[in-house]
Amino acid sequence: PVAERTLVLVKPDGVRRGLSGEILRRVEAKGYTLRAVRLMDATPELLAAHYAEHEGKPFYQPLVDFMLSGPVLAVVAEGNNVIAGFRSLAGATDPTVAAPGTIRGDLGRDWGLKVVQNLVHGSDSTESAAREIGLWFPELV
Ligand code: YYY
Ligand code: MG
Repeated sequence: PVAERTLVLVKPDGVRRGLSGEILRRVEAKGYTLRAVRLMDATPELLAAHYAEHEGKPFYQPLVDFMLSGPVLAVVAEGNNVIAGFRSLAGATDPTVAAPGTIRGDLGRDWGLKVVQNLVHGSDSTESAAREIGLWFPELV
């Protein structure tokens, strides 16, 4: 077994809607360990680095503006295969098609906006996880 770490973000819609506890509850109930948790305001610079892969896409600026619309709960979760495991807990990007039982499927909505407000972010690979943890929790690296 290889214990991994992933970066989870409860996005501003999740914090605003009072779902931070419910989301952390699901992560812990699955058996993952919370290694770091911090409520913080993102900055344009941090988000430009975090979402660099999406620069130039039509949803990029709405995404950055949304992520600046309120505090974000940044979390480092640890456990065997937590990177894939949290993506599985989160569900598909689009809340309309995310399976019931997942965070996005149970709690996410289609608000009809230019950006999908889908409550959470989770790193998608070991490389992304290392990079993103370094961005959001520089003191842990
Ligand atoms: O990893 P994940 O969050 O599921 O999706 P990404 O493809 O990395 O996109 C990041 C973020 O951008 C997504 O969570 C919502 C938003 N977004 C969007 O608003 N519209 C799209 N067509 C694709 C992504
Ligand atoms: Mg992604």
